[in-house]
Amino acid sequence: MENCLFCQIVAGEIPSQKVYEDDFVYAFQDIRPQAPIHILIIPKRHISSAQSVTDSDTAILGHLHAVIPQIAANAGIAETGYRVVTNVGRHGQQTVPHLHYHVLGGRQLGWPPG
Ligand code: D5M
Repeated sequence: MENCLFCQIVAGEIPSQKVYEDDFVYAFQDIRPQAPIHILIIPKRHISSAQSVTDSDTAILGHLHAVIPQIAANAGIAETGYRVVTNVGRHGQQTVPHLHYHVLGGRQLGWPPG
């Protein structure tokens, strides 16, 4: 999608620190890490947010979930654990309108989030 930051990252038009890529999914280092490990995992196809997900997205999002263990293992956080979270809309503090899953780890995380 034109003018979408994460679509531009997928297209290679904006640089990123890639940690994983396949035909459907792209993962890269968050530019403002909130934990020692902070990776963003996104579907390559533009989906605005979790609120925009439809049945036509189930295969790609199922696949996205299936690659998280490999990404976490490569990042060294599979054993200690981590958090997967997606922010939605204004109250969720979503700032980039392309569905993305934060993978946070490498330290003890607090709960509940603010
Ligand atoms: O999360 C959006 C996240 O995207 C936030 O943690 C910063 C990150 N971000 C923004 N621009 C970039 C670039 N160019 N590279 C890597 N990471 C980036 P949200 O849940 O929407 O608040």
